Amino acid sequence: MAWGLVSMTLRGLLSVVILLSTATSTDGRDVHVTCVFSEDCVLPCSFLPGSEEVIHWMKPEDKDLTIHSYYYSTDQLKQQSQRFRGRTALFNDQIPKGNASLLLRGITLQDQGRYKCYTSTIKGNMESFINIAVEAPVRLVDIELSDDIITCSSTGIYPEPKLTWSSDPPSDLSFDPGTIQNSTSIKVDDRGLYDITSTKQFSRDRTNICTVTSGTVERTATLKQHDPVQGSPSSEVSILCSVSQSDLLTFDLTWRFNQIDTILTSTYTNSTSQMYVDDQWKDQVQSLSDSGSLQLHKLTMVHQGTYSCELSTARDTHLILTYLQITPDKLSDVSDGLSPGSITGIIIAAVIIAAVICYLLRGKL
Ligand SMILES: *[C@@H]1O[C@H](CO)[C@@H](O)[C@H](O)[C@H]1NC(C)=O
Ligand SMILES: *[C@@H]1O[C@H](CO)[C@@H](O)[C@H](O)[C@H]1NC(C)=O
Ligand SMILES: CC(=O)N[C@H]1CO[C@H](CO)[C@@H](O)[C@@H]1O
Repeated sequence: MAWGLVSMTLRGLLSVVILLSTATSTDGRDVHVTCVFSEDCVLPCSFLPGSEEVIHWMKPEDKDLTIHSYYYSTDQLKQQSQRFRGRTALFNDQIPKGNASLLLRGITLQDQGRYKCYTSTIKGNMESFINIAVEAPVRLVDIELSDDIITCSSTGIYPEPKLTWSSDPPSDLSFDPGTIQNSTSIKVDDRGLYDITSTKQFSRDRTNICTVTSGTVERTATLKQHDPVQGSPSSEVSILCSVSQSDLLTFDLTWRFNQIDTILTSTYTNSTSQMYVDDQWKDQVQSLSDSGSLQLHKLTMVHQGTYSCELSTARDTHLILTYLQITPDKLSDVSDGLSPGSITGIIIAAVIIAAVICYLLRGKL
């Protein structure tokens, strides 16, 4: 016991001496790390390998709050702050190699800030600082059209996002009624993340583009409307889904009816695709072309409506709307074999007979 105390005191003195002699061990520059919200993050820290390692991870901004400690060759978590309980780990097999990096799980916005990594071995001690920024990148931008108003939205973003509207071909903003009537609103959810939504008058004659930007990440959603397509119960109809990106390898394609009912979904990976057709549409869907166009047949009046093709990649979402008008088939089999042609024939014959009668009657008078 007494010897242990003396040895620890000696070691303490020794480390003070070493601390004085290795004043250059802190290089004074913070390491910057960007962590992704809700994911795991590694806070890097390295030291000169040596035995009797002591590692302390702290948050100097919060009165040197203890995040994780390690000495006597094991984790020492009695002093650990509640906020970090169960969320931290060192790479124990790496410690002898001078790696004191800390794994922090389930990153939250409160984890932002400056961290201190203190290490000590028989060779000396070191301090380094790591600055953590947290990002919740824009993942998905949603776009929809209702009553000529386009709504563009995205949720769970950090830092605060920006949303801009544009069009292709570009329009003169001061004359485009769409950009005059825009409105954007931002909300903060209970995790501190931003939800953004914006509405704009639909520009019918061009591609409407919504771009959401946060930090270094930018995602877009586009919406355009094709000319209406005519169909009939006896014909086959092809609805195009042309997106001017031929280099796409991996994307998801979804066809919907009236923007709500899913007709089919298809996932393309390295030019092999997997398609799922909804049961309700099995009779109507004839095929899906390589370019994503939808071939339909056996249509009835209930299939009249708006067909939307949504093509999404990791970066962008493209929505193309096409209105399909169903016209009943020509009256070629009207009930009693009276085709429009035979009706015309009867009328012509009646007119001729009437004319002949008139002529005869006039001759008599
Ligand atoms: C420390 O170990 C972890 C886990 O193996 C690794 O990700 C990290 O790059 C290492 N850091 C250094 C500085 O070697
Ligand atoms: C797709 O191709 C890339 C390389 O071209 C390959 O690394 C990847 O494993 C492929 N993915 C699938 C699902 O085949
Ligand atoms: C006229 C108008 O309200 N314009 C607004 C459109 O939205 C942007 C933000 O996306 C605002 O900066 C404009 O003032």
